[in-house]
Amino acid sequence: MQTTLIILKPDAVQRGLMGSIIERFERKGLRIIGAKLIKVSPELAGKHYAEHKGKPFYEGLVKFVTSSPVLVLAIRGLEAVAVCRKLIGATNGRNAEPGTIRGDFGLSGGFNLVHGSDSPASAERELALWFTADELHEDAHTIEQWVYDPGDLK
Ligand code: IDP
Ligand code: MG
Repeated sequence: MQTTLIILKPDAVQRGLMGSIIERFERKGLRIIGAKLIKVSPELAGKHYAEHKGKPFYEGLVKFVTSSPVLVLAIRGLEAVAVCRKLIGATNGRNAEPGTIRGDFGLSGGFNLVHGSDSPASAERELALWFTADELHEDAHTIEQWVYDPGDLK
């Protein structure tokens, strides 16, 4: 089991797409084990996007994610990091496949609705930035037995 960090960015919140996007993850069988709507500080945005510092889009990216509240989610499931990246789709909505979140809801490279951790190591680092341990509810529901093969859960 993995937990990954998903952020519904300001465009998703402002466009009223939170429900539609959350539904994509829930109907897949993934569990939301942490959630909060917050206005992001420039400090936190800088830590979160540290790998992009110096890139041409960095300043605009920090301005964007701090401009209006975001919905931060911790999502758990088998191979949740890779599964969520697939559900999200390619970075630019114009290239993202139909059926993915970005492919279905967006047309932009920057205003692309969702962040998802890109590796288990990134997920661990990012979850620690955005959530405290007591904000994550790993055992809150018991759907796994209906979602995965019994052998997957051993
Ligand atoms: P990802 O979100 O698909 O992992 P990254 O390359 O990690 O994409 O970039 C982080 C975020 O920075 C993107 O989600 C997007 O909001 C923004 N971004 C990336 N590349 C561009 C660009 O070329 N123009 C504008 N914004 C960009
Ligand atoms: Mg990335």
